[in-house]
Amino acid sequence: MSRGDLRLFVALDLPEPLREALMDVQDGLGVGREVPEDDLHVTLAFLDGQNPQVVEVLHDMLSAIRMVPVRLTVKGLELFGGRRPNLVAALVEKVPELAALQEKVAQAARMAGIDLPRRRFRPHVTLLRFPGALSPEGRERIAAYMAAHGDIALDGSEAVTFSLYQSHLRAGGPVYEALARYPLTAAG
Ligand code: 2AM
Repeated sequence: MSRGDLRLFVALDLPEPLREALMDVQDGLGVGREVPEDDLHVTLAFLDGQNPQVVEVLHDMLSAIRMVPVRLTVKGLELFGGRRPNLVAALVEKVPELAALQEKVAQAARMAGIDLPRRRFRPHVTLLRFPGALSPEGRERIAAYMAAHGDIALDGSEAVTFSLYQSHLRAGGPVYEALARYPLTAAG
């Protein structure tokens, strides 16, 4: 990423009831750096550092997307990062509407000239991050919580918007700025 580049990503915005339920999970885990309630999201495309000139074209492409709202259902929690866990995420069911939206967003990014690597889409909401190594007590606490609630199921409400975000990296954690928001409207 060169100087002047913007760190961008496109994400699905979470409906209020789901955000609240996920905040309860964060409270229960009680370890690491919590993602603030307003920042909870499902990443659809991580675009990394982009020249600011790309933003306008990308915005036009994203504005042209016509897709239906996405029902968000959480099925389980997962510790990401293998032997060095770096975050806890809630896994989101990959329903056809969500898979289709993710493909459209990736296509829009490529049409805007962004070289987006092809990666399997595993929809999730990051709840907590562990910027440093986890303490043994932290590990134990997470293990106990996962044993009791790792199979959590939250039957969701509908996501009705997705957004283009700029991520500002700060010492206390990233700060997300919504550059534009796009509606998902019912068909017909
Ligand atoms: P996450 O979805 O697993 O939390 C903004 O930084 C968003 O883009 C975050 O939600 C983050 O992951 C995702 N992200 C950050 N760096 C990434 C990378 N190198 N590859 C893929 N996604 C990334």
